[in-house]
Order: sequence, then C-alpha cells, then structure tokens
Amino acid sequence: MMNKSLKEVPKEIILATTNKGKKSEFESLCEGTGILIKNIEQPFECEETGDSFIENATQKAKLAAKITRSYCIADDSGLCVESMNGEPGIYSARFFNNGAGMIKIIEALRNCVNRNAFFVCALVLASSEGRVLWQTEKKWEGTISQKPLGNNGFGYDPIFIPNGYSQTAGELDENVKKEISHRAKSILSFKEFFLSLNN
Ligand code: ITT
Repeated sequence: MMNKSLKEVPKEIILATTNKGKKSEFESLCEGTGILIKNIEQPFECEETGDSFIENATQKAKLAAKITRSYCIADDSGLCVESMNGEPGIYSARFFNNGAGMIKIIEALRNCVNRNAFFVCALVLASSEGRVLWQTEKKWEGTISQKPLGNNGFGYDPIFIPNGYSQTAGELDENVKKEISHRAKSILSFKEFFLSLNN
C-alpha cells in the first residue's frame, strides 16, 4: 500500500534553486503535466557541504522545506570530466567562475585523448516537514569541445558535445536539450513518480 504522505504530494511544488537556467528548464519540462513548479521566493542560500550530488540536493530540498513549510524539490547537478578525475563534479557551480572554468577545462584537456565527460542531475523531493519522499540521479554523456561554442542553455553547455551530436549543447536547439539532458531524464522520472501517485 502507498505510504500516506506520498499520496498527499500536492500539485504545487516549490523549486529550491537560484539558478535561472535550471528554473526555465523545469518550467518547460513540467508544462502540461499538472505539476505547478513555483520558484522559491525567500532568499535561499544553502551551504552544500555534502560529498555527493544526492547529498547536496537533499540538503537544499530539506532547507527549502524548513523555510517554506511546503513540498520542495531541489536539483544538484554538475559536469564530470573523465581526464580530470571527475572534476569539477559537485564543485561545478563555483568552478564555473563566469565562464573561466570552461577555459580551464579546455586547457586541462589540451593533450588528452580522452575527452569524455558527463553531466549529472540529482533531484530530491522533500515533504513540508522536511522528509525525503523521492530521489533520483541521471547522467548525460558526451565529450568536451575544443572551444566554447553557442549561446543556448547555461553553464558548461558551450563546451559539451552530447554523444550522437556534432554540436555543443550551447549550439543545439533548446528543444533538443529538453528531450535528452540529465535534467530532462531526472524530471521525466519525477513526472512518472508524480503521475503514479494519482493512479
Ligand atoms: P542552485 O544550487 O541554487 O540550484 P547552482 O547553479 O549553484 O544553483 P549547483 O550547485 O547544482 O547549482 O551547480 C550546478 C552547476 O553545474 C551549474 O551552476 C552549472 O555551472 C553546471 N550545470 C548544471 N547543469 C547544467 C546544464 O544543464 N548545462 C550546463 N551546465 C550545467
């Protein structure tokens, strides 16, 4: 039998992020599902002291639930570069440094044969009492380009060439990213979970 608290997940869920790129991807990926994604209005700053994407997403979701007393979903994501031992990984936001981080990655890979990288997106849903109700983590695999290209998307999109494509995520039509990215896969999994509650 389904846990009572799960049955009570409301349609309106607060997204615990300060990242505008994430917010707009969430809004368009949840369109037409009946899930209303509302951005957190209160000033929101989470320390993110965990050593995994799931731990950091859990910290953000719980903190947002504590502040808002509502059901909250949080995203912790980043880019892992194989030849850099998985860095910047959970440190992707601070490593980005207004785009300087993209140049650092390209420089680090200058003589590397292995240009493989993947994005990770961990999502965690917390109840209004701050209990974790659901979580997932998905990947998007690709390679690092020779230089930043394109203005679509956000963050490291201009240096990430998804497997199966010849352009960077920054050059690709945004509708393509919406279908295949780490965030798209995680949100799809959330939508399946959400719809299963109402059936
Ligand atoms: P919140 O914690 O407020 O959600 P943030 O930007 O600090 O916002 P993260 O700690 O999860 O979020 O850091 C993720 C970073 O990884 C993000 O700032 C980007 O630089 C990068 N990133 C994540 N998803 C990405 C995507 O789809 N495309 C490009 N870069 C991405």
